Amino acid sequence: MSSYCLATYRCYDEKADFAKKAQGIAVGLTVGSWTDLPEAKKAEMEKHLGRVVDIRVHEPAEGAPLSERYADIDIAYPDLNYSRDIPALLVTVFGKLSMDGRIKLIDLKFSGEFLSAFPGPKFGIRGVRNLLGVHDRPLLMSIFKSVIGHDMPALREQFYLQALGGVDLIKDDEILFENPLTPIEKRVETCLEAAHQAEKETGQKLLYAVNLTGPTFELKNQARKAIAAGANAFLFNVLAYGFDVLHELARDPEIKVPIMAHPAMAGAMYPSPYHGIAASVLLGKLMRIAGADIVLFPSPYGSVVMPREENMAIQHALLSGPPEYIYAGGSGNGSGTANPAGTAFPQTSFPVPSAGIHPGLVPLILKDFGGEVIVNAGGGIHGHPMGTAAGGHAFRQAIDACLQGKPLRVYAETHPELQAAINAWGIKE
Ligand code: 1AE
Repeated sequence: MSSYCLATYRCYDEKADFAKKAQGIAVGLTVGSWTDLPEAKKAEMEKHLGRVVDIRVHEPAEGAPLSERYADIDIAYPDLNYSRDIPALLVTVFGKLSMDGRIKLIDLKFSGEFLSAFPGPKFGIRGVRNLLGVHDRPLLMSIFKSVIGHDMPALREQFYLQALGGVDLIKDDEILFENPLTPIEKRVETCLEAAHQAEKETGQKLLYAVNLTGPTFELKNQARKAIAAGANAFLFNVLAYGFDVLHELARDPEIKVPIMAHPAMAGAMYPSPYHGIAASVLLGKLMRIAGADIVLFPSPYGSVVMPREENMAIQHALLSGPPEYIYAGGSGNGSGTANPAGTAFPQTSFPVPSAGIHPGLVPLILKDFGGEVIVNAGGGIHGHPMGTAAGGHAFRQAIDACLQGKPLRVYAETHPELQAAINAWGIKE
């Protein structure tokens, strides 16, 4: 028998017979109809039939509205039904179904066979750290801000000041697209030249994630041009293009730089408890298997807020091992873990909780994410009262304080940049 991928849905319904509902999904999304088929046809179609694996019904607590009645339903889909790409799997497990009442895709597990088509991140956490030569602390990233309409000298100045602040990575703003004032090759050349100038003062290497934009079929050309100009990382608005585009870029041997996934558009897909795709699947599992080396998402601490459990679930998806990913059900090759790249399993992706981050939030970030995290800020760096470079220093000082087990307030007594940041934004511990 073939191997299977497993989809888990949370389905809300006041009075449904969930067993019947689950069976309807399993059949409807695979062979279409079952009971009406003649016996000979049934035998032929059996191998394509989805299977209900488990149903966990949650009746509302006493006094709670009936509308809160739901079931978590696991359905296994035969690999035989879809090609080895994310669009085919997503359309199978949550295509039409995503529009059919209060139902959310809350987890996906893949067969070893399906996963074998996904080499995953080329660099991952280890590779990004190797490029930077930093292995003993969380990384720090700064975001270009207010750069639309600016010319190259203005961009260079902003880049240089960010680099002087001791950041490890600088990313384009996701809304900076191809434009005549600062086209991608020029941005790369100019900004990396500024990075080298700053490196002479800071002694620090730096990755610049330039925004890879434009029509889908032009992206590889754009990427090649940027790499020829020296690009050492890309930012990519994955959800606007689709996971398969990320997958294509990540598996292209010529694109030999890390890819950073921006979560733009994700808010249209994950926040509702009743609809869409759980953040851990959307910004966790699918980003990782599609090949994102670094993944941004809203944090529980800053200006665009995501609940902490969802943040932790994304982190888990980006860092966890085969048991979280591989469904070994069925009697086929469900437990295989090899993939064609020769890696045992897709590398981990760097988690980047983002939006509205300032130095006073660093203790919380490190408490939740530990050392394998990129602390990322735009406004929290450029808005520093002593300027952009001081903004970077304040973050580095906050990270150092945490690594030394010192309270920020105490560390700030001898570190004026951190003190100024705390005066401006406070501390959350
Ligand atoms: C969740 C994405 C955050 C992001 O891309 C961004 O630009 C944040 O900027 P700040 O740190 O909120 O200014």
